[in-house]
Amino acid sequence: MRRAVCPGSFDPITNGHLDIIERASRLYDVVHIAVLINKSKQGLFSVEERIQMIEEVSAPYGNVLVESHHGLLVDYCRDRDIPAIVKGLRAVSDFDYELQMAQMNIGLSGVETLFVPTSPTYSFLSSSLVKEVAAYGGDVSHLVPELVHRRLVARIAERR
Ligand code: COD
Repeated sequence: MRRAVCPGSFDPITNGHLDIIERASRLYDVVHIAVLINKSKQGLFSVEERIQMIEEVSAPYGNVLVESHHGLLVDYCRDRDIPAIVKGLRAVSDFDYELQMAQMNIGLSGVETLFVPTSPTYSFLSSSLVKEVAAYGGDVSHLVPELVHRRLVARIAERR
C-alpha cells in the first residue's frame, strides 16, 4: 500500500489545497491529510470543523483519510509507516522554507518530501488571504469549495 501525507493548517481548505490533494490521490493508494494543531495560533475554524470540511470535499476521491496531529510531522509519518510528504509549491517565495523543512524532515527520519507545482490558477492562493478578503466583504467564492464558502461567510458574520 503506497501512502503519502499532505500536511497543513487548512484554516480553511482552499481550492489550492484541494488541487494538490486530488493530484496526490491519483499517485498514491492512500493519502493522509494531517491537520497540524498549533496551540499558539487561534484559528478561524476549530480543528474538528476543518477536518469535517476536508472530509466532505475530498470524499469523491475515495482514498483520503483526514486526521489531526499535535507534534512533529515526522512522528505522524513514523507511527503510520508513511514514507512521503506531498507539498504544493506556489512560488519561489515558498521554496526556501519548504526546502529547509524537507531537509530537516529527511534528516530526522528519512521521510521524503515531494513537491507538486501548483496549478497557475491557484499560485497566489492561501487560507490567510482568503480569510482577509472575505472579512472585508470580498468575493472568494471561486477560491474555496462551495460548502467552505458558506461556512466562511457564516463564521465571519458571527464574529462581527
Ligand atoms: N497551491 C498549492 N499548494 C498549496 C496552496 C496553493 N495555493 N496553498 C497551500 N498549499 C499546500 C502547501 O504545500 C502548503 O505547505 C500546504 O498546502 C499547507 O498549507 P497551509 O497554509 O494550510 O499550512 P501551513 O503552511 O500553516 O502548514 C505548515 C505545516 C503544518 C505543514 C508545518 O508547519 C509542519 O509540518 N508542522 C508540523 C510540526 C513540524 O514537524 N515542524 C518541523 C518542520 S521541519
